[in-house]
Amino acid sequence: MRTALLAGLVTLLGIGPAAAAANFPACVAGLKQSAVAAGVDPTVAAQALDRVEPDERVLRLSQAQPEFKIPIWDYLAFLVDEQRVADGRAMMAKHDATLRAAEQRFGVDRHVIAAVWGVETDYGREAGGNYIPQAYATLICLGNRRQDFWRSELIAALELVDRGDLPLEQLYGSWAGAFGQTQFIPSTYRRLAVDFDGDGRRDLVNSIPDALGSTANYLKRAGWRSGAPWMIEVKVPKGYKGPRGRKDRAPLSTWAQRGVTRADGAALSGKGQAGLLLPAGPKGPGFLVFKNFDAIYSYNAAESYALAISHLADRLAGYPPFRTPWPTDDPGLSRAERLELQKLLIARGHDIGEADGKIGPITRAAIAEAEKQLGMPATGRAGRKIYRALGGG
Ligand SMILES: [Ca+2]
Repeated sequence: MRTALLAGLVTLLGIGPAAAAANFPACVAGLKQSAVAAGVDPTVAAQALDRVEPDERVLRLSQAQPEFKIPIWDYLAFLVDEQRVADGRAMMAKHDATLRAAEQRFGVDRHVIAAVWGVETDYGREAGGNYIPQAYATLICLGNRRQDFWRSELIAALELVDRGDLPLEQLYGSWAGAFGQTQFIPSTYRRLAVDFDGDGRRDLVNSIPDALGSTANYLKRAGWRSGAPWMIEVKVPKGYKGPRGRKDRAPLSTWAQRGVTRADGAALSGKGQAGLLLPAGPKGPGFLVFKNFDAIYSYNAAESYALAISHLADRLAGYPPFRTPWPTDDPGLSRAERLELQKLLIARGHDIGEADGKIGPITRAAIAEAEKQLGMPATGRAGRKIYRALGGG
């Protein structure tokens, strides 16, 4: 097992088997020493790292290039589908007291807190299955970039265990070590997590109040302005060529002078400076985004991500889907539709393993094959056209 794993790693890395096999245990031993030197209890360091092995999957994920650029409408279609809106409204009702308390204490809108939770882990359902000390040991000892960053994150993770925030066996998360209900990396956890249920520990894995309070604290520290908007859907004049971009901010009165109108028909007025996002060009929906959008953006440094959180927050607050459709004749699919598309492919004899709703290279290859069989252009994309053509919906 271990030999096969190493052989795989060696292929992946293009290095000699002897080097990989010999260096990993020594490198891990060095990590243990660094952790202890940084003040981590030797027992905790040993328990965390004594049995870690090279994790091929983590290495592959860390080196994966986004070979397939996801259109913005696909990204939004699965992150803000009706199921996530319905689940979010139910979770908001269930945790109403906690969310209102977090809103009160940190001044951050509770719908945004819930939206982060929904997008990051589907409200706690998908928090990631990688053992974090092993993931970091792999990235540090066998990867080829950001070693110092991973090392400090590993030490931060062990410090959380050392100070009793949570036990070692709870350190499971994404390949990059983001973990808990709202996916903090260890250094962020150490810096910004709060004990919001008052039991003396900051447990973002098992305590929903701790996780939601910590997310509110994060957004507050990222510059959230209480009571201010985050995003407004707008329309731009036909052929608009004016300023755009998150950082090219202007007062709403200036945007009104440029011919920008609210998509819901209300007057464009109010305080604050906003930038204009046109993620699919001037023919698609437009968005004026405020300082609070930047606070959301800082959670994951991608405008599409901040757009998804912002829109989900609006949907949780009872607002409708975008008024302007995406400029495509082949819109994206919800998670339920992606799952059904996979089942339809399986039913037609495509060997894609078990349907899990996740569209990876194998599913995309099968989609391209099905498209060819049906005389459609082979895009390999899980869109509405192929879904309908195979009998979906
Ligand atoms: Ca707690």
